[in-house]
Amino acid sequence: MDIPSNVIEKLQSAKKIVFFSGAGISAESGIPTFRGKDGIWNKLSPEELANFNAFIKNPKLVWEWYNYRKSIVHQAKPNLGHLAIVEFENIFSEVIVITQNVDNLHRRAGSKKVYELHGNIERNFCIKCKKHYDGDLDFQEGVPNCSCGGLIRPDVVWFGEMLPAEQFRLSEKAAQSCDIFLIVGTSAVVYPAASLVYTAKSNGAFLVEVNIEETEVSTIVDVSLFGESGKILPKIVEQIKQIRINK
Ligand code: BJW
Ligand code: ZN
Repeated sequence: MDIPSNVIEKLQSAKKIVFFSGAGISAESGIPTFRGKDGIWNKLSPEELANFNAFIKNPKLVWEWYNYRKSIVHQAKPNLGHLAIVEFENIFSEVIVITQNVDNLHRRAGSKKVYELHGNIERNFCIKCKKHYDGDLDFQEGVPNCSCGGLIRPDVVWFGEMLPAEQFRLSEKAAQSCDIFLIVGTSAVVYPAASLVYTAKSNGAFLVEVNIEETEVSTIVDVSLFGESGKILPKIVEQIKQIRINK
């Protein structure tokens, strides 16, 4: 697939570029998405797992799910999509990554400015005193407890919970002030994260979507690039580099 010329033209004059990523960008690293035909939540109900009441009711079950996902994340490596974003950072003066993912793969790829809207699966905290436990937890005697007696939970954002305020504030600021907003591998159905797409649009950004299928925001973006992000993003980088060489 050739990248449409208007995308390349916009990129050539862009000063500030924002990537808004979701589970699809990590799919080629072997991490299942939430929704769609291969989504993990086709097999496990989100209501049972990704909310605080479910955790209180059955912390063992919720921890089993997170430990299973942690093991996948630990084995996974950043893919060509994550790495292409790092290349963007080497070419353009200001690149920001806003991610809904908890897998840390953007940072592991080398991205410098990453805002995590839904937390990070590598971190944990006590539900009672909020103390952080970021190393490996011991599950030998069941679900781990804090020294204060409170349950330790993963530091991720569940349904009905607020997003980390500062990360969301910075993300809104980035969406308001960027020239190009690239929406990569997200179904854009989960709020308030998805509202950033509309924020970017109403502030005049050029919207480019990269996804294997149509999404909630396909009708409002300027360009939809259908295909795997691990193929499309490196192609954009390649074309930009080619133009710079020929200049
Ligand atoms: C590829 C690809 C490839 C595949 N290349 N593409 C009704 C209306 C509006 C809002 C609400 C509502 N009812 C409730 C709400 C609020 C709720 C919400 O949005 N619900 C909607 C589902 C309706 N939101 C919340 O509760 C949020 N908090 C909140 O609102 O606080 C205020 C409040 C406080 C108190 C009371 C009430 C409100 C919090 C949301 C937290 C979301 N958390 C999760 C879990 C995180 C932890 C964990 O990982 O376990 O975050 S849910 C899950 O969805 C996860 C993701 O970050 C998030 C988004 O999913 P994402 O990334 O888009 O993945 P998928 O699977 O959906 O899509 C993958 C895409 O990739 C697909 O499009 C594929 O095609 C594509 N793809 N391979 C490119 N190779
Ligand atoms: Zn505690």
